Amino acid sequence: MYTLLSGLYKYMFQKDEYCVLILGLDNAGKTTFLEQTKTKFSKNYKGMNLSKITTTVGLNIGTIDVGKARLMFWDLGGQEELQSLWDKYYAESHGVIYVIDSTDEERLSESKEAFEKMISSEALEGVPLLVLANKQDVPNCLSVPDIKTAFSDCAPKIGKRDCLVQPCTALTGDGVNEGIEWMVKCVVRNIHRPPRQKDIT
Ligand code: G3D
Repeated sequence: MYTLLSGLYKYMFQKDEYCVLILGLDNAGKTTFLEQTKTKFSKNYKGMNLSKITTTVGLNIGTIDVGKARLMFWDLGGQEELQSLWDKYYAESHGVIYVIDSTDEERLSESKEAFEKMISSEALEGVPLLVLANKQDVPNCLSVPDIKTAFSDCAPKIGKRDCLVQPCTALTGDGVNEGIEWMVKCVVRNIHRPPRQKDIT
């Protein structure tokens, strides 16, 4: 009876856990996006004042529950010297959110370089990739088609993994729900896929 009840309890309440990295250059809006996500998806979370957030040095973490999925976010610092730490987290991650500052045309090629290096990692093969074209509230910012064009030669490296480029304003929350819901759908689907041939030893 106990086994039956505990099995039922687990079925009803236990969450499947997924680790999602939030990457991108410093100042792209990663921490603002994480705070906005926690505010939108956690009932009792009293968010920080988003306009007071300063750039990430080190690591911010956060957890949200969406249905039976628990997403654990690691928001990693984007400064050049911190980018070398990103790959230490790849093997553990089920999804990647890459944030681009759509107002910073000058650093777009730098962002693309970091992006390309990241997607070249074998440890991220098949891991869903949500690219956020952030700060869409700013007039004359780069649009999603502009960013897709600038990143178009990354397409072969992205390959067949799930990838969505989502317009977003982390500051107001526009595009946040759409991005998170897409990510949840992808990580849940991925975990139920049979393992890749090369993962079978
Ligand atoms: P990071 O964690 O990627 O380093 P932050 O970036 O979240 O610290 O954000 C860097 C700056 O961009 C912050 O401004 C923040 O308010 C701003 N920002 C983040 N998202 C948006 C957005 O959607 N729209 C606009 N207009 N600004 C955004 P400050 O002035 O504090 O540096």
